[in-house]
Amino acid sequence: YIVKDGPRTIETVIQTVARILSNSAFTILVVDDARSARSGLVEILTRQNFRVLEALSGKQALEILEVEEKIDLVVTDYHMPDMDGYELTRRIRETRSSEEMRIVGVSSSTDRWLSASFLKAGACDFIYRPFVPEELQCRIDNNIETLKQIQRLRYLADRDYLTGLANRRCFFEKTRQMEDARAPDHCSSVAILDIDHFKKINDTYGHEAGDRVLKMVADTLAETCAPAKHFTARLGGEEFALYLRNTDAFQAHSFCERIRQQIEELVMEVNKHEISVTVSIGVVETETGESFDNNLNAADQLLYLAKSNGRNRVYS
Ligand code: GH3
Ligand code: MG
Ligand code: MG
Ligand code: MG
Repeated sequence: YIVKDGPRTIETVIQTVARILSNSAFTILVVDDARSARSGLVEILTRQNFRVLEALSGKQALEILEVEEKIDLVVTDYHMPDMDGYELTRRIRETRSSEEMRIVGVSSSTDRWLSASFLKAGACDFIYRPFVPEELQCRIDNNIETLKQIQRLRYLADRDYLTGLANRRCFFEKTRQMEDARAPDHCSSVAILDIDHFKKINDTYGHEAGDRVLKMVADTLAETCAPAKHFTARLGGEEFALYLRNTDAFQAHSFCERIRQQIEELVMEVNKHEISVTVSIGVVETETGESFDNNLNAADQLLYLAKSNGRNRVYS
């Protein structure tokens, strides 16, 4: 299998960023006890292509927020019988920050202090009724734009720019979370992979060819690791890591052995030369009760052994 063109991973990054930027990816919850006011808001927001949900009270809004994970913005009325919009805002902010959820208050009250109260309780914006639809649209757009920027920055902060894989920081953050969440009767494994004699590729064919080899190896890892189950990252240089969920030592070894073979079979054309690389891999089943760093160190020591015993092999 000959890789001639650029990698797939960078395209995936661009597609993901584009998806983050589209309105239909955002869900807005409209909370208002008055039916006509509520449907007016829903109509405007639906026209902007958002996914819109409705709640008839603050209590119902909190129930929906419990079960619906992905709500990005709440538009709430102030005067409602069981719980007012101010109290709803306060309650939402106990668990969700403005970085993950925006809140916009709306009211036909003539109390000029209401806007400040809402903002102090954690709302991001407030609109007095009556308003022209464009004002609501602009304010919603501004809030969604802020969320898009946060999501885009967060996504890019987690990425390795060259390969499109997760970066070192993201790997440690995510794997620690996954290890913390792991039930004691479930196993997991961790592997470190290092390209053999990679310096020689750079020295012989140039740094750009080296970069393409890194992308090719990254693509192979991304294709092999089912995203819902396994997790892969570039730790730095020509070193990669794999976190394998529900995978014991035996399964992890054969998984890594398959990756080793796949990479060995890759051929990349550079200036009429055909380049191939091999990798060495150290892999361990994570030990419950042991820190993740220690588990990773154990994999690193096995990698070192794989290198000193001839490279192009998996040690477990
Ligand atoms: P070993 O088999 O023992 O791992 O030998 P090696 O040559 O692969 O390892 P070494 O650590 O000596 O060299 C790694 C090289 O990787 C050195 C460095 O210039 C190169 N490198 C690190 N990051 C990048 C990168 O982003 N692009 C390219 N092209 N080269 C990189
Ligand atoms: Mg009302
Ligand atoms: Mg190396
Ligand atoms: Mg190395």
